[in-house]
Amino acid sequence: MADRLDVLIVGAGFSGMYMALKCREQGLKFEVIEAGSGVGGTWYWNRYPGARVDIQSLEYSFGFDETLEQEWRWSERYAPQAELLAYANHVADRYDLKPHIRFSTRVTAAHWDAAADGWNVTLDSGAVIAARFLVLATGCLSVPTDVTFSGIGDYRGRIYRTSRWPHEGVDFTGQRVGIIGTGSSAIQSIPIIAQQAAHLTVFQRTPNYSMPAHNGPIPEADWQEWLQDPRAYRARSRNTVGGFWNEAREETLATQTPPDEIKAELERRWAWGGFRILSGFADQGIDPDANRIIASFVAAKIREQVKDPKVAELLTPKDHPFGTKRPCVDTGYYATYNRDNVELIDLRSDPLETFTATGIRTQGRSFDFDAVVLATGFDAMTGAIERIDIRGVNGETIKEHWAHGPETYLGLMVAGFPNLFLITGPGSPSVLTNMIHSIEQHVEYVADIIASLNAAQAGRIEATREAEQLWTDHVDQTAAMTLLPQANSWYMGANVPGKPRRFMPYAGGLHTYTDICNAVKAKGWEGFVVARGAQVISESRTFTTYPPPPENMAPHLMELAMGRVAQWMQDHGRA
Ligand code: NA7
Repeated sequence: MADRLDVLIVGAGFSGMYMALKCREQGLKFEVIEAGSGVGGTWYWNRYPGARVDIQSLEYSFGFDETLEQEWRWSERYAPQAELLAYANHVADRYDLKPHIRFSTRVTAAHWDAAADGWNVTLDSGAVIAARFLVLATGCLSVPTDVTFSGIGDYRGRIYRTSRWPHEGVDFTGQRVGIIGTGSSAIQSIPIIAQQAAHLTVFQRTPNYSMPAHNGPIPEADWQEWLQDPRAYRARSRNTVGGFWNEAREETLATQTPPDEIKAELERRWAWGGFRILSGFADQGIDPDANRIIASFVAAKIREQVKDPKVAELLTPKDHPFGTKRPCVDTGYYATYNRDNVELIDLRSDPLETFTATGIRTQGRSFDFDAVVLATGFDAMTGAIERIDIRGVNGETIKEHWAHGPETYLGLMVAGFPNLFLITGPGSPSVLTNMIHSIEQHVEYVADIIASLNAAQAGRIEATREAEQLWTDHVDQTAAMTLLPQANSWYMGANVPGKPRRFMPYAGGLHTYTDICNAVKAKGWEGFVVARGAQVISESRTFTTYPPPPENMAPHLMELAMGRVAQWMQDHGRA
């Protein structure tokens, strides 16, 4: 075994790269292991046509280095995948990170070595690397679901997965193409594929809400505001629920606003584009009546864009409140259904039976395709972590520890798994936010923990089970206050058969979460045990840093939210 590392980082996406940089700053010995042949994580793998970020690029970019900020100029409000990948490579080259990254290599196992206060990490090459700290920067949406279809092995055409798109691209010109799925990946790629293909058939099981990006060059006024004071711009973004500026109106209630004012506000937000419509009214995420007002506005927008009323009806979501799945941000998605060469097949009324040698057969029809695209989603948040054989202090695996859904302390550590850090893990705001700002917060926090351990000459840190349970209850209860658990979403693990249902991200907001983390640190790492061998250096076993009650919340909303929490407590046998 080679010399022991201080830190082994798994993944060279934005999290892994920034973690590597923080390790270098501290003079630590580190290495990054990356399954892909290049950096970029999400933006390395998801190369499907039309792939682009759903947060504005001025905010979806690193803010830790002002020079980096100033030297990179985004071409569009929502950068396309190729530009995001170029940015990831720019970051890697600028900070000379690539020599520290072992590409095309997977971590298969990590076993805790109590005698050494560290991890023995096995690679797919069979090599074993010892490291004091293990950082899983493995991404929240990096492992495609194992979804398969009867007869798929017999199909003689080409099959493409949006999440594993060929690097050389695909030209569908003149082809008959089928696509399965209508999540964000499909909604971004369908308009582009439709322009190329002779014919495109979309197989939809469940419609999603999508808002127009109104993408284009970044308006000069936005650039000027940004250039004037990037620090203020960043601070404004980070101090929000979602880690991006969204003009949240925390006191205005849709249920108490006259219809014409609601319409004007929603029209303004729709015209602005993207996620802005998510935060027009304080009650839309909690009160079903308020939510219905926004949902019916979006439904009307779908009807406006799609000429055939039957198709518009099929494209309108009915099974989940607006915003309880991550809404999609599109360019021309709905209008694509007005094209003569595009057809929508509703799998609810005409279920997919099997692939055939030449295409797909549903209950009612047969389709011949030259190519089929699978845009069928990810085993989100836990998939990449559980696929590694990670064994902690008692030989228990993380998968076993998470048999009832993920349980973490702050989404950052797992009891019984010392010196193992999750970047944007389940139980942190992660996928409910602008990932880059969540990543920066997490990486800086982990770097702080490592520095403070080294200053104390400590060998390990571990979250206590008590703190983990209290935090996980808090995560569950925070979600329960809202409408979020009501959707069969990948946030809930509902898209993977057999996966435990639990709302995985922390819905309390990035600003609140950051305050909690800072208070945990100020209290001497509350909820953690810090030790060296058999000697305990500091110990604070519980978690008490709950956020203050929501300010200015309307009494009827508070009552609704608290009623749901009381129900959750009853259902889960909590006092
Ligand atoms: P999503 O949002 O999970 O979408 C996957 C889609 O695939 C969704 O429409 C699914 O329908 C559909 N699907 C999955 N399995 C099947 C089967 N067996 N048959 C038919 N249809 C199926 O993944 P995306 O990659 O689009 O987006 C993930 C996130 O990436 C997104 O939220 C953004 O944040 C970025 P279902 O809803 O399960 O009925």
